[in-house]
Amino acid sequence: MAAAAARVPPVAAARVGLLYDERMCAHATPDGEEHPENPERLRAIWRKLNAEGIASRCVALKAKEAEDKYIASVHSKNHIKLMREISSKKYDSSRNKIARKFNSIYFNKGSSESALLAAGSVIEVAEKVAAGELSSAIALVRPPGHHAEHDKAMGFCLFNNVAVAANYLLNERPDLGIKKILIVDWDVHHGNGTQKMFYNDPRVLFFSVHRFDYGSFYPAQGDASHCFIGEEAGNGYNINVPWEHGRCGDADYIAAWDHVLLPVVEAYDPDIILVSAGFDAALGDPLGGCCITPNGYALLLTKLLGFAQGRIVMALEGGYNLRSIAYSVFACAKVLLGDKFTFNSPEMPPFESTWRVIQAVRNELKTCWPVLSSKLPKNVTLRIGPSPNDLYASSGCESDGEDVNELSGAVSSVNIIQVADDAVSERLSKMKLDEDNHAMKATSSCSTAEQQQHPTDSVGAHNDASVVVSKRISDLSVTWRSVLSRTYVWYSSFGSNMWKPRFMCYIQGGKVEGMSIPCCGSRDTSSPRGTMWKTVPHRLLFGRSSTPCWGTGGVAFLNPEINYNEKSYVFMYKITLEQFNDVLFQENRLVLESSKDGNIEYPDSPLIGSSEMEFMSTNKALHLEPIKDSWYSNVLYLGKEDDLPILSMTCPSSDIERYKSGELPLSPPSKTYAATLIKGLVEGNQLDEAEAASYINVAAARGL
Ligand code: X5A
Ligand code: ZN
Repeated sequence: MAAAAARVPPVAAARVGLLYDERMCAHATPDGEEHPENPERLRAIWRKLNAEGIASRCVALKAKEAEDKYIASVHSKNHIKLMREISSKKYDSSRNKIARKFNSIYFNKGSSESALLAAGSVIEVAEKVAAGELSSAIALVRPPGHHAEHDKAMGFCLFNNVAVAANYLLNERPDLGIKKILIVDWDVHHGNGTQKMFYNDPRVLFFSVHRFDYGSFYPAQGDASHCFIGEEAGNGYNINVPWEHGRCGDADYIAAWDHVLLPVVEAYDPDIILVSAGFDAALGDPLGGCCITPNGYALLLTKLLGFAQGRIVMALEGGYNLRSIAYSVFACAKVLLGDKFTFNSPEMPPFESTWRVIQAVRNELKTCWPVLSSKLPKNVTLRIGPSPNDLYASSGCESDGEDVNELSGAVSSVNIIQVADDAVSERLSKMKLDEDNHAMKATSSCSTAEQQQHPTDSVGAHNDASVVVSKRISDLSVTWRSVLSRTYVWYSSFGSNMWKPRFMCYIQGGKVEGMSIPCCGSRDTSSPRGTMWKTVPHRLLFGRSSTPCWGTGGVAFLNPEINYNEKSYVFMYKITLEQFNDVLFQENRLVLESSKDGNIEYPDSPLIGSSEMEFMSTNKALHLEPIKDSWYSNVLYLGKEDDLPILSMTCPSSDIERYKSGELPLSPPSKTYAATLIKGLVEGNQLDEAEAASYINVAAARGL
């Protein structure tokens, strides 16, 4: 059924290029240390393709070094020079040290050549496919490319191979008539480098589906969120599908294809498709924790073959389980060669979170791509999300000890399950209400602030044909919430929360200007009972170097230590202790996808309960042991206001020591983050614009 739904691929006489070159195995760790991105990856794939008689059915291609002038369309002169020379004698003594300056990078004597060959190989095959010499092609290259940015190597990537090839076609070969390129990045990681490269460019439609895990999955930059849709002329030409967790498999990816990618591609009508083909979302991958089967990849690819006249170039990116990648590439090669596939019914429907993500992506892009504004089709079978325990534990699914035959025989989940989209955007609650019988609000997703009131009598009204998306509180938390909802405190904010609309995201959910990622909000969404400004004798500082929500730049902390020479502004909100805990959860990323129904789930117990309050009134601060490694794990007790305790949340004193020693970076705030603080101070009538800016600049510039 699904095969019939896919467009008919060109079957006859497919000329499929297959590029393999042992020279790209030269890049390896300098002293033979184990590393997932190792030369055996290419060899494992190559062996499999030969053993299965695939290689002989393809057009064999050899690697070619990319010329600097082509790489220069993507990378800085400096970066090209460094990558070219890093393997030379000159760097023998400094090579490892330079590698350490990058994130997740190693170099050896073979790195330069491999990197040049990888980029050149993708150019080579892309040119041949664009020219019609080949119908499609697979470039087995390494090092991979999609994390590499203009001026830096990162995430095992030295040059951005796919971006270089795309620019080559667009800028160097007008004769080939390639005016619109679709890049599909199905590597489990976000293709940050590629996104940046074409962010303003409508000639390249960049689509990346990746684990996001609320901003914590590598590369853990907020720009992997679905809110990043491109800018200027490129507005709408950047599409991110950010999974909330691992374990996504065939059904989830197929759903993203059917309900996001394919409708847009149909409208875009690309001239060629470049696939950033990482196989680290494959079943069994040690890094990805997702579950795409070889058949799943085959179907994803089959569905793409219906576009761009089947002109598809696959370039290897990640993928770290040798068997998984070998079987997956094998399946893809068969598709390109036109071999028949039978796609079986799914074992598993998509996760509920998958529909939530897909709906959020569609909403974000619907003005650019009207085809996404229609309602998703009705009816559903749904799959529950992983439990919070699983989310905390290792990211793998059934990974290790996977049987080879199981991989090859695995069926894909292609009975396309459809979903009631009102169900995604509305809410039929089966939430438990607490004993106060609060009418609780439910959100369609984290990404929207629009909320709907549900009267208590809707409890139990649950319809199987709907996706249940809500904030869920567990039975366990009913009691503490009920108790703490009667206690008021002053939450005293000194960072972006000084701007009330931003703080309200922590209460009501959603996001405001400047934020990349929406908040889930608190269980109790009532507005603060009061607000007031104050100054406190604590040093304001800007630490850490980037956040998922605000991007590059530091965020505000208060030095927990009292210093009467300091005067920092705080804006205080009178909220319940229950709400304070929910804000604390969100600041420390403890709000999770639920085990049972894909809902938003809060921790079962408060971080600050009555005994903690008591402790703090004597000790003035409490470093929260259960979340000691989180950024805002330290709750300060700053005194009282109209007899209610004033609480704030900041870093532990031990972090201050690490900032002093340089172990943690002090770093000025990003423009948008600073602008938010300034708005807070200005709209709160504390300072004028210039004074506010200088207050922040001074705090950011002073050493500790
Ligand atoms: C290409 C690729 C992953 C980097 C992970 C670093 N890179 N922890 O899959
Ligand atoms: Zn990857």
